[in-house]
Amino acid sequence: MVETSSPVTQPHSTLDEFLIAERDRFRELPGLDDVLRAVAGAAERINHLVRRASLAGVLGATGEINVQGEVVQQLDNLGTELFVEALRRSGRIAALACEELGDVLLIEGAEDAPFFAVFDPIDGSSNIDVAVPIGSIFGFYARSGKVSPESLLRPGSEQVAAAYIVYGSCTMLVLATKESVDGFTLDETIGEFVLSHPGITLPAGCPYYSVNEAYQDRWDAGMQRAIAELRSRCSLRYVGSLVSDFHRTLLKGGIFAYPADKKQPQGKLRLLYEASPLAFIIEQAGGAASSGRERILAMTPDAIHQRTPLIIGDSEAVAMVEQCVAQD
Ligand code: P6P
Repeated sequence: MVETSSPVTQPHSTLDEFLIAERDRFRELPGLDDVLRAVAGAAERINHLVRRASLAGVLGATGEINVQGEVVQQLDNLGTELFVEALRRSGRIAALACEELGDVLLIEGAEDAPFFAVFDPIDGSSNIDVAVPIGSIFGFYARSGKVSPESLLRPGSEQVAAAYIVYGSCTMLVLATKESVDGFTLDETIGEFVLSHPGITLPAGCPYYSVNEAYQDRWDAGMQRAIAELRSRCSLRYVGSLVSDFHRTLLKGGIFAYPADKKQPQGKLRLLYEASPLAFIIEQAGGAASSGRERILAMTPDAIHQRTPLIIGDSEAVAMVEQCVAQD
């Protein structure tokens, strides 16, 4: 008689088994499961590269400057290539916007595919050379009408799903749909993401605040008051890698802020493929995300690389920041 409760015979569900078991939630979004499988497959390849970066000779910069005016790391290019190819091969993506690509990429022959993808393939790649966690961030929209570059300029509230991968002490994929937020840990012994954090909700309270305090003098007076309030009652944690700081906030509670400042009046982070996907995830988990003046998910980008200030995490803390900013 085979035991059915032992971890051997009843291991965690793999992502694939989860997608099959949760087929009802994808019934209205046929093909999204294929997109998620494609992203997970590319993430496993990127994880392999990240773990061996210095040995595989993929550390360091390429010498190129991207559309953002940032130095391109080798992993940026590899991540872009792997994710673009995986999304193309899924056959479910009509167009995509990517931090490393200047314009929207319309997928040839897939004009009628059901979804759009917006993503930052490797966020924080400058950290890879010093073994600091990095991440990939995705937002997914249902295609409506004839696809064009303007089709992707949608408010984050219209996303049907969002996800990120964090390549840290473990590699995790966190997936949010309108039903739940679920975390999958890469089990490298079987090469599968397995369900390790079912039904993630943002813990109450605000143990941590996460901001680059070096910019304090560059913030408006209202933001300085808000951060001073957080400083008085929270511990500071700042990795300097967005997905890592967000992942800690999601699992442990707290608030992350990348405010606008005198040098970066629109903030640094991008609305479409960084703030909006993370805002979708945090709101599904019970938190909030704001530019400081408006809800991130209500903001429609004017351009795919538009930047925004980002205040995200515990709803009460986010509201306090908004109140301070409003008093400016
Ligand atoms: P700063 C990494 O370069 C990044 O884009 C995010 O991952 C991170 O949150 C932010 O920049 C850190 O920026 O100005 O604090 O170094």
